Amino acid sequence: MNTFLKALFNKLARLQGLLLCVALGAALPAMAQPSQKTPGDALPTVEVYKSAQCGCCKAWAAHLQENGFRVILHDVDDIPAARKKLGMPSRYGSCHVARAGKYLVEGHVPAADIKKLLKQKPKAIGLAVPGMPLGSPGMEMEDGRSDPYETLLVTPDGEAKVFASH
Ligand SMILES: [Cu+2]
Repeated sequence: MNTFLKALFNKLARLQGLLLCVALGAALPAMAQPSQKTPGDALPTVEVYKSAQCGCCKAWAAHLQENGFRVILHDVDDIPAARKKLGMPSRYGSCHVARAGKYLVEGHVPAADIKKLLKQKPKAIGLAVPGMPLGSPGMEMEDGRSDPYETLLVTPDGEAKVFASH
């Protein structure tokens, strides 16, 4: 091999190495992302207790999944009993009750509110959207109808204050 070809060959080899580095550099941050997350950033799995026939409960669970939560669905026959067992006061009742980490979530609570709760970590039983307000996540109407509603923060004494207005 003459010196010119040798130099060209070396140049190509370096270039190839460089390209590989660039490719790895691009791939690595994406691959490393999960481990870069601190445990505090990880969303808890949400366990949803609902009746087998409840369609809006499933739609709410899908809304959570779309927003990054892992969801486990439990079909139960007696929602009031499940609510009582978990510790959510019955007066905030809706169609389903869920556990998200150390908090309870009753009804069609927006995923963003749950994330806010998990970030703020207040001393509380959890969040509740009593009833089933039209237009809340999982209660979307075909005609786009939406009623105003509030997400309540249920405090340890069983009282509640407004956590978010929608
Ligand atoms: Cu519902």
